[in-house]
Amino acid sequence: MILNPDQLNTNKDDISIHKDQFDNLASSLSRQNIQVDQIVNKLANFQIAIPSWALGAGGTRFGRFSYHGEPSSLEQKLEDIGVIHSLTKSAGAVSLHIPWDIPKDYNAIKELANSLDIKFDAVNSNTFQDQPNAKESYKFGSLSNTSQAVRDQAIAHNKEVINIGEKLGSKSITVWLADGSSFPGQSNFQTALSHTQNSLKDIYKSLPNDWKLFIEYKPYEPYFYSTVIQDWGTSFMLANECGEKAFTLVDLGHHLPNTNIEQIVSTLMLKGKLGGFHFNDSKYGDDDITVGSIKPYALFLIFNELVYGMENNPQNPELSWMIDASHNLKDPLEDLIQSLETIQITYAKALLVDQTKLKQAQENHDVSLCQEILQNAYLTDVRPLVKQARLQQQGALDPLKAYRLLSIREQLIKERGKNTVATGL
Ligand code: PSV
Ligand code: MN
Ligand code: MN
Repeated sequence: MILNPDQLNTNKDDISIHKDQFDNLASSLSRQNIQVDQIVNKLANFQIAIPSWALGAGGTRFGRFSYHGEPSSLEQKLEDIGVIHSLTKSAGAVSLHIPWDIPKDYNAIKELANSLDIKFDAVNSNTFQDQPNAKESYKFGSLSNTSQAVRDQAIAHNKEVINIGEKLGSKSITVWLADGSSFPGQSNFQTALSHTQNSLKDIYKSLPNDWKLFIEYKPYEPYFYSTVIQDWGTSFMLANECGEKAFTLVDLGHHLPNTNIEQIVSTLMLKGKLGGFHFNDSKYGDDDITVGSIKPYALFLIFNELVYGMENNPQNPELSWMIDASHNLKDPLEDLIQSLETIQITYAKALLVDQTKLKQAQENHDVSLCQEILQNAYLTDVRPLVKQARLQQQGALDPLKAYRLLSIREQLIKERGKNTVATGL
């Protein structure tokens, strides 16, 4: 299903109330010397990739409850992203997982993506599952495996993913490794890390000049005792040893409870080594639930550092943004719309932080004022700014409401049937 702009006249009912709310907020912000137009433009330009694996129902290890009308081909996945993008105007990219989403006809896929205004962001390799007919097994690791043959197979796969990405116009590859151990003594930490470093260096050699390599870290899961790339420091070290095109990728769900993620972001940007960012939220583990549904203030503090870094750290490249989510209960498209909305809202709040005033207060050691400046920005209802950014681009004022009014899921079920299953996590 491909939405055409005429179908978006759901804005009519809400436009006059939006105009009042936007004018009120804009005049109050202008009185505080905030450049409202600049903020609205930044929001309009902020694009977040949707992963090809997040468009169907995920599941837990206890079960998977299918969501009807799921996309069963890469074309249908792109169409789903096209729907979200035409409503939100902030999902103009897709991140593919290989081999789940290998295009059959590259030109046709590129044309479809182009017609939907979707770019190809980072491609993701998969060395955490054994593919049918694979010679070697990843049961005991991939890039870190003690067996040279397994490592070679995993390296070759990553190189193949780069080739596929090149044909599509991607400019980066994300490596997330499941490698680790479940029991003390099972693995020699130093050997596993050295193998991983050498394997990554080998992959890096095949990286085109204008590409980036993103290295994710995660302290646990699927192994229970250790993971080879357990934290940002390990990823940072590996990226440094690979070279200047290698970067750390921060996924919000990949930290132990109470980790100060905003400080990690800040350190990496200072060193010019933050390359990618995966949004999600969690209460207990790598839950991959709706962005901002559990810890919205923590997300704001992280965004505050991202905004500071984007304004003050020219040594850090432009980031690749992606929602790394999974859906067990909600309609995946509704959930992604909610996540996009929260990301835009939180970005807008961070853009309101008066950095000059904050710096002064920090220098005066005025702790209360520092906190007040952050709270003032956080507590401002910025939704009219986000809506204005969408309106400027002919998006929906209220994407979720429009999605429901247009009966999109019902139409998808009519088109695709009830029992389709999307590939993914
Ligand atoms: C597994 O934890 C994971 O969620 C990582 O965050 C990756 O980015 C994603 O799967 C896809 O490989
Ligand atoms: Mn991730
Ligand atoms: Mn994850």
